[in-house]
Amino acid sequence: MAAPQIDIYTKFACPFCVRAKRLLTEKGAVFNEYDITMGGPKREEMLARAPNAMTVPQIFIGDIHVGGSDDLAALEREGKLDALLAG
Ligand SMILES: N[C@@H](CCC(=O)N[C@@H](CS)C(=O)NCC(=O)O)C(=O)O
Repeated sequence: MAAPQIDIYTKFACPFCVRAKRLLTEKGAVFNEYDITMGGPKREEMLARAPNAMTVPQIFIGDIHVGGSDDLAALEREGKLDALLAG
């Protein structure tokens, strides 16, 4: 199966964003990063996909809204991330 599209919405100088991107990179995942520091249409898009999002990063793997960096790390701890990234 083809790898799912991965989208991550970030802000400048966000340590949680750095941590999430590091984990995805360690996993060999290719992802689209959208920096919403200045707001704009990508911020609106993020809020449309995750209406309750209060923080960045917000991570999407395919159609699944993973949540933030802690949520991504929890998936890895539980051994579920590889399967999700594989699609
Ligand atoms: N538990 C969240 C914490 C994320 C978090 O606190 N992010 C900070 C930036 S590093 C944030 O979004 N603060 C509010 C804001 O910038 O509007 C996660 O793991 O992603």
